[in-house]
Amino acid sequence: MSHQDQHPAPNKLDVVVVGAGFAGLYQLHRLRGQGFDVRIIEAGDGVGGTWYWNRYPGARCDVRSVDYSYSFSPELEAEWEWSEKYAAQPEILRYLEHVADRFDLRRDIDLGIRLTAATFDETSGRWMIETDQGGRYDAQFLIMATGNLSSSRIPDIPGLDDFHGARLHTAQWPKEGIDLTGRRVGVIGTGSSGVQVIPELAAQADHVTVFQRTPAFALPANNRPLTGEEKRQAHERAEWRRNAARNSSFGIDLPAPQYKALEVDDAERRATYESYWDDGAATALMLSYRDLLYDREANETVAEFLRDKIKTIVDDPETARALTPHGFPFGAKRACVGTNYPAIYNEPHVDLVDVGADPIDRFTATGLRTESGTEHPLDAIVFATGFDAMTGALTSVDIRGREGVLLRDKWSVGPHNFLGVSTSGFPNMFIVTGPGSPSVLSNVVVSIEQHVDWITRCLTFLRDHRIATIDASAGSEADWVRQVNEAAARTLYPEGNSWYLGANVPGKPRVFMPYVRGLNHYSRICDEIAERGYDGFVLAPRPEGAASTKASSKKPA
Ligand code: N01
Repeated sequence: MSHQDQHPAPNKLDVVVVGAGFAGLYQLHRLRGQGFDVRIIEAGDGVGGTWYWNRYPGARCDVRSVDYSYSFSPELEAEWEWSEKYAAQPEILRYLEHVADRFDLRRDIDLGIRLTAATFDETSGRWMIETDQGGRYDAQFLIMATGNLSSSRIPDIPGLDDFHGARLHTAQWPKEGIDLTGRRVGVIGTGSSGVQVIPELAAQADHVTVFQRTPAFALPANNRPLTGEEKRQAHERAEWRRNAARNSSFGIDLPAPQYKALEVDDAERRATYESYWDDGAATALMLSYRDLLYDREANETVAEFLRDKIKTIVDDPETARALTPHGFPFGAKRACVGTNYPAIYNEPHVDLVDVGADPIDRFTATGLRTESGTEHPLDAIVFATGFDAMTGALTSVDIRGREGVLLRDKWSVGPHNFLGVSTSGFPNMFIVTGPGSPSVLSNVVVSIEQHVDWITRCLTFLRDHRIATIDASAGSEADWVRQVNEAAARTLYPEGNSWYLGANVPGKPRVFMPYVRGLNHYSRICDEIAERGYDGFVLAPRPEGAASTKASSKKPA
């Protein structure tokens, strides 16, 4: 083999996009439409991102399917029909596969390839990108469409390697599935994934032991097939609904709340809460009154409503008490939506172990032991323990910006960014729905479309104005971080030990990462910055005679 074969020339492109989920697929489609030469690299063997990996039984969206889907193509909207109110993982994955085929995206996606390093080269103003398969790419722009909940976490519990049983993580569920019939299954974690998977595991397993550290606020999904009339209306009103979503704070066409919870009487409040409970609509419940996310006393009214529900559902008072969340406001940790939860604890073969009171000590060969010395025999353990959220996918690879600075080092004090789409010192790199943007506090598909449209407009501007590099200025970044922090501090969000804050990862800096002032407000800021010629960014022109992007010589499709 020649030296050249061992180090084949890098694939030279205008743009490399990392990730083929909702964000990456749409980004490829938009940039290709503008004539850019783009490739996606994707670690999975298929497209779908989050919906490719999270195949655990019960995985389902809790935003209505007709809203949790792309709005950019009226034709796509017209031809796709959702079967249920909240779509399950297989249906969402089929949808994304359909999108990849319909827009002929697959020919520009390299599957089964994981990004390992990306280095900005000051001289060329381009990114040098390396992967675990040895392939290299050389691109003017790097777009991280890696998702906020993609870097899954298994906590460091002593003895895990001693455990002889099966080990599963909800976000790494085997593609071929796993039959847990007749087995004793343990589940660690009662966030959104735990709440969804536990009743499904109980339907198969001989015995389920749930290890709960913090009880969650959970609503019933009350999922059901969509009626013919609902499907017809979803199509007929699509344009109106989508516009309303884009102009809303959460990316869903909810009516803006008129009143504060403390302004109305108990009966009215209760009726409001009951209607959202019956609808399985956690976000709508959180937004039902103007003060629920701002005033602890107001929040207690909804928290108490949800606590009372547990007592009416769970037969054993001791179990009901252990399942009741206390000490943080409703909404400060993401509200869960599930089916048959917490009713599943009425089943004799489902046990709850309160590891808040009696912490996990270690795994043994045959199960899990808590600090009191109690042994829990298990044949399989399911980690529903979540993610190194928002930053994990970005800091786990070697991304080096100007002067060789590693992103992971820069962000060791918190994810400093400008608009949640860029970070100073990393020119020509964009993050889709990164920390500092509304992202996870919104219907994320709407946020993704907004970011991808903004990035596409930006890259087109740079090409048309012969700009070689764009970089957030240190001053605009500092100002944005201040605004994001100040806005969060006015809410109750920072009062929960949530992954929004990085509190679930030992050693992670505690910074409230999402932008809380709403998607509508945020989109306006982004648009104004673009209209002012990317105010807050430093733009460097291409030297005379320097090679242009391939795109500049192409006609947009
Ligand atoms: O993860 P989580 P997730 N010992 O971080 C516990 C989206 N999503 O995968 O709260 C014992 O929420 C941890 O306990 P504590 C959604 O945005 C959406 O469930 O840290 N327990 C917690 O109970 C969601 O918010 C859907 O005390 C440990 C759990 O593990 C996000 O993904 C479905 C532990 C982790 O909960 C993440 O949800 C699924 C330890 N050492 C996911 N370490 C929808 O329905 C962690 N835990 C749309």
